Amino acid sequence: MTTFDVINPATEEVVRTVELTTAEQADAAIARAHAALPAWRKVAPGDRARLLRRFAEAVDADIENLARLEVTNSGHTIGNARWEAGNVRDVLHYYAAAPERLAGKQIPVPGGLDVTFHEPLGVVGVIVPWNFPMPIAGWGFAPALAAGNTVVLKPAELTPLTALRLAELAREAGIPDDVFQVLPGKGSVVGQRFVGNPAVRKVVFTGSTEVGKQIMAGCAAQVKRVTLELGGKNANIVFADSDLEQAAATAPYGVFDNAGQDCCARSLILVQRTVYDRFLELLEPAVRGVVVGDPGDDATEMGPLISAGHHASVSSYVDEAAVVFRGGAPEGPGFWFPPTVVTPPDIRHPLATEEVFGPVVAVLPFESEADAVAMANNTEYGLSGSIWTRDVGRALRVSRAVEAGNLSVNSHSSVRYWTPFGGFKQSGLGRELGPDALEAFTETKNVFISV
Ligand code: TAP
Repeated sequence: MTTFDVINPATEEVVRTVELTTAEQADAAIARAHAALPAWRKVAPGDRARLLRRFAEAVDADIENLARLEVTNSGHTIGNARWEAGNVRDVLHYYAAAPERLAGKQIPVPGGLDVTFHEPLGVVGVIVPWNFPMPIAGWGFAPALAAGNTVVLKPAELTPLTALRLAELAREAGIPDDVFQVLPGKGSVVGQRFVGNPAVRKVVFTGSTEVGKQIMAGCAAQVKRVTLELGGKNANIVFADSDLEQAAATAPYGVFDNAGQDCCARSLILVQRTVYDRFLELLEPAVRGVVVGDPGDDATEMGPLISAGHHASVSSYVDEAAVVFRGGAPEGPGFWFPPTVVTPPDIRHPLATEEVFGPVVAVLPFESEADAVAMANNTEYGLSGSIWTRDVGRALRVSRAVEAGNLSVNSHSSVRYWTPFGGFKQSGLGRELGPDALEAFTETKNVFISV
């Protein structure tokens, strides 16, 4: 039996030892999920909806426990972790409305009656990264189950605890065991079985662009459906006509939330040259004021990085000469990294184009609206971004010109479960959340009846 020690990133202590799923066990779980499909499909739409609502209620009753587990396993602040558990509940409630509303169409054709059906795909494999273990799991399993699929879910090796708890809550709510299974294990073992085993009809993958490309290539061999949510290098564009105080006060929360380990982190701040110096003056106290420390404390705003390896990766990006100012962070133990502001020499520098995935933000000046758009688009990613301006026309022009899937004006909000979420370019393929996700978990079938 192979096991994995789950580490608390704030203390470096072992929290729990988890048994890792082998390739054979993964294939057996996939076979059970496949065998469970006919019975799950036969559950009447209203009953499937009620099961999902019961699952949502079980999550709701367990929010504090789930949140504390995430604090210990992932180092998320308790405030964020409560929001994350609440998001799973909300997403389950949202998709619980779907089974009774997945209506097809009746299309006028000559010679008969033509109708469409939204059929489930079959077994769906969901592969989750370590940075948001709960919400990203829910965005996969909730619409997949609602649409009549069965689900096998692999949490990241580093962060399996909340996913394992969610599987218990699903069981308590009455979701049959084989309909939703959580398989902790390695991506190269369990994740690869999701890609390679033909009984899995779709893979939903969130993680790095590098691994996403391998998954897409692997799925291509079987024309397996795939949704990819990958990395991001997201610009926060601040125009001179914006509410500069508000833009500077909120900028740290647009990037340092979850210690910057967020694919939507606004880790490139572009500021119009005429207000650039003033913006940095306002940004400095905001960055120094970020409360970094014990993630279990309600007052804490930023916790540690996930692991020693990731700490080394973030550190490798930061050229000390480019640091203009930074906030504080505890000494070890724990994988602490202070909120850090850098000014790279130009927009081609890796700090301006690559996803650091830590609490490091690059700030650069721009001259005109066209410059700002060109700089924001100077990356292979296209996930998210913010635009700060009081000019509605400019807000719309820039929103349309920036090549990214999720933009916000005078805000850093990227995720609302009612609306589609996903990336342009190498940030991904397909959309999660909102009504769009349901389509991604069904096949459209057309039936013609000659009359
Ligand atoms: P990855 O290394 O890509 O891992 C993501 C998941 O894929 C993990 O569960 C991992 O398992 C598994 N995996 C690794 N290699 C695999 C393979 N060959 N076949 C199948 N599965 C495999 O990313 P990460 O380091 O966990 O997460 C950070 C990255 O995710 C960042 O780039 C970030 O931007 C991106 N991300 C994107 C989004 C969205 S929504 N676009 C959201 C969150 C994160 P192990 O546990 O064994 O590594």
